[in-house]
Amino acid sequence: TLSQAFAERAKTASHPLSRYLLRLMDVKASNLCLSADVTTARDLLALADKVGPSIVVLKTHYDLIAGWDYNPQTGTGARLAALARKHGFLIFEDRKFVDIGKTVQMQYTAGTARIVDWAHITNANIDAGKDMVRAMAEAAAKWKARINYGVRTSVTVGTPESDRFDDEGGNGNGNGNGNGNGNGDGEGRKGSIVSVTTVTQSFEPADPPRPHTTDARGGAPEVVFADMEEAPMDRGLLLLAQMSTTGCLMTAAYTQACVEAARENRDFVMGYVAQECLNTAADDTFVHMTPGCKLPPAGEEEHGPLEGDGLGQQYNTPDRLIGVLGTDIVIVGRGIIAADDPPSEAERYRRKAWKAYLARLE
Ligand code: UP6
Repeated sequence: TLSQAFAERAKTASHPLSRYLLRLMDVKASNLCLSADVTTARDLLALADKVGPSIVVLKTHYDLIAGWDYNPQTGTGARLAALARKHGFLIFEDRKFVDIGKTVQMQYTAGTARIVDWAHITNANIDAGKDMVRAMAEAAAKWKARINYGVRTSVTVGTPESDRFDDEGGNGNGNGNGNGNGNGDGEGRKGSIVSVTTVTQSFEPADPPRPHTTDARGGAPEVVFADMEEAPMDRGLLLLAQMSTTGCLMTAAYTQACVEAARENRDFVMGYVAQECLNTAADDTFVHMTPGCKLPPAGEEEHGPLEGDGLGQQYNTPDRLIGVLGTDIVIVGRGIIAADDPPSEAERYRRKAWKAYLARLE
C-alpha cells in the first residue's frame, strides 16, 4: 500500500467508512487526526470547530471531559456530530475497549455515553481474545439495523432507568416496535414491561459530513466536498496493534493476532492504531492511524530523536511515520493543543504529513 495513492485505495478498501475516509483525505489533502485531549466539553467543541478544516479525524477520550452532556439530541456527542458534518471529519472515540464480548457490547452501545451513537470509529485492545471483535461487530450491526429502520424504541423493564435502548428485542428487524406493542422485550428478560415508547428517529447520530466550504487546502476558500457523496451510516473499529510508549508490553505475536482478527472481520475492522504499516497481504486494505507524533518547533531543523513527555510517551515526526514507517494518518494531541495558535499549528502538521505522503508516492 505504500506507493498507492489514497484515492486509489479508496476504491478497493473493504470497509465502507475506510473508502469514505480515504476519499475525504484525498479531497481535503489531509492525513491528520487531532487528538482533542482537553478536559471540558466547551473546549472540545471550540477546538473541533476551529481545527475542523485541517483534519479528517477528530479523536476523543469522552471520559476525560468534564461536563460531557449525554443528551442524545442536544448533547456533546450530537454537537460533535454536527461539527463533523460542517467540517467534514470522522469522530474516533479512543476508548480502547478490552473485556469479555458481552461487556464490550454493552459499553459500546449502552450506558450513559452511547459511544456508537456519535462515534464513527472506536478502537479495541484484543488482549482478551479475538471474539471480542466479533462481539463489537455484532453490536454495531444491530445499531445500524435500528438506525436504518429509523425508529428508536425505548422499553422500560422493572427499574425505569435500567435499559432505555433495548438491545435484545429485535429492533433491528423493524417489526413490532413501530406500533409500540412491546415486542422489544426480548428473550430471557426478567421483570415486566413498565412502558414502551416508540419515537421516530429524531436524535442525531454521528451523521455523515455534508458538502461545505473550507480553506483546508490553504489559499482561498473553496467548496471541497462538491464531489463527495454522503458518508455511509456505518461504524468501524481500529485494533490497537502497537503502542507508542516506552516499554510497551504488546508483543509481535499480539500484533500478528490483531492482523488476523482484522482479516477475519473486514466488514467492521477499518484498520489499526499502530506504529508501522501492517498490510502485508495483497488484499489487506486497512488504514493505519499513528499516535506519538510531534514536530520540532517551527523554524527549528530536525536534529535527532524528539523528546518524550517524561511519562512514557515517545514521539516521531510525520516524515518518519508516514514516509519511513508507512502509516497513513498521524494522530497529534499536545503538539497542536499546547501551541499558542492551535488552528495554524494544525495546518503546519497537515502540510508536513501531507507532504510526507506525497513524497512516498514518488
Ligand atoms: N495514544 C497514544 N499512544 C498509543 C495509543 N494511543 O499516545 O499507542 C493516544 C493517547 C493520547 C494521544 O491516549 O490521546 O494518543 C496522544 O497524545 P499526544 O500527542 O498529546 O501525546
